[in-house]
Amino acid sequence: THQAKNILITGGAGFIGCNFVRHVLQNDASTKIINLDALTYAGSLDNLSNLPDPSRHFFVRGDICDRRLVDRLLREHQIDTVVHFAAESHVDRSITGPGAFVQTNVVGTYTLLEACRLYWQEEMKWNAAQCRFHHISTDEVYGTLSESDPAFTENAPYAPNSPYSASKAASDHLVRAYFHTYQLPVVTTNCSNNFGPHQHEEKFIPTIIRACKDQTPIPVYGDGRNIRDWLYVDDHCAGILAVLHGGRLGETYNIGGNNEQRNIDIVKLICRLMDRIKPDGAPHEKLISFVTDRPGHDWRYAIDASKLTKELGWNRAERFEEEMRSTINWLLTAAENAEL
Ligand code: NAD
Ligand code: TDX
Repeated sequence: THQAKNILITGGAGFIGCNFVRHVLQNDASTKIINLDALTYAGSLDNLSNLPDPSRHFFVRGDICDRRLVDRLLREHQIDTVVHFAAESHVDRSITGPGAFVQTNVVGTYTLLEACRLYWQEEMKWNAAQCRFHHISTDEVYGTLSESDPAFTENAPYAPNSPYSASKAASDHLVRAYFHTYQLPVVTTNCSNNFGPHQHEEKFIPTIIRACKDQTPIPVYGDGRNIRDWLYVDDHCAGILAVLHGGRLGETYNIGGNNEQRNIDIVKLICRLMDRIKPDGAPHEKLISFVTDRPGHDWRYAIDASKLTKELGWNRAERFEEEMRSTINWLLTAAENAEL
């Protein structure tokens, strides 16, 4: 098994990254974290307040495409492990402005891989148990499913449909190539849709909760029948840590919620929970507003995570409604604090 000493987490001021920083501080007693994040519109230091054991966490503001900076951080902190979250992550933005996605997701991943290859190979004379590059990816690289298709396994062919998923697919391929060509010790995880504390307000679930809070229309793309597989961010973090410790090099592992939901049913669930919090006034479902569909909108994602379960014993906690309630509570509290 792999035990990280000095870990470089990229994108650790974003949604999943900041949850993973907490997860490592809580679960890996001796690991030191260097958190490299450019603080784009999507990242915030607020996401890193009140960390458990903050003395093991060092934040560096910078770009993963900055090779000199990455080289310096690897050497200065003797990084043996990289967990790479940093990315442009929002599908809608990739449709209006794909350039940043190619830059960060493709060139940025290449920059990290190349820096690790040279540093680990030349200076650490890598051995697989000592070094690890863990690449965080998405189920969207596999494309879209119809209602009757089986869920994506790790063997599903790549068929990305948006500039976002195409840029993530390109980065996955580079990671794969660095394993086969240079034997860089890599693992990749492909996860389904996450939700939970610290998610950026542009994403679907925060958008619904905000609209309910502000009594503004809830924008539902198309007919609302598209399906996503939702996983609570803590369960994703536990899956990443399991693969980081015990995953086989060069392998990819799917992480998923086994929790397929139509978008409209997510909206109805949140409306029902909001009705309970604010019982006065009209039911929140009255706010539902069907709007123009996303161009190229993938119909359905579903993830088969049985490889991870079989090999490493990972399972998600099956508490969807409870997780949704704590997500709502977190967002409402964060909004209240912002107004103070
Ligand atoms: P996010 O947009 O919330 O956070 C991304 C972070 O990366 C931000 O803090 C941002 O400042 C930083 N960043 C962006 N460009 C950078 C650059 N050039 N250099 C350094 N830092 C940069 O994203 P997220 O939802 O937390 O996703 C994290 C990772 O997980 C991504 O790789 C994404 O593709 C993947 N993923 C996300 C989901 C999901 O549902 N959110 C699901 C599966 C996989
Ligand atoms: O306002 C909205 N209305 C709406 O109907 C928004 C923002 C979204 N949607 C729909 C589109 C999708 O079918 O909701 C679904 C979820 O949308 P997003 O939250 O934008 O997520 P998605 O496009 O599925 O991608 C997410 O999961 C995979 C993350 O943003 C990616 O980073 C991750 O890789």
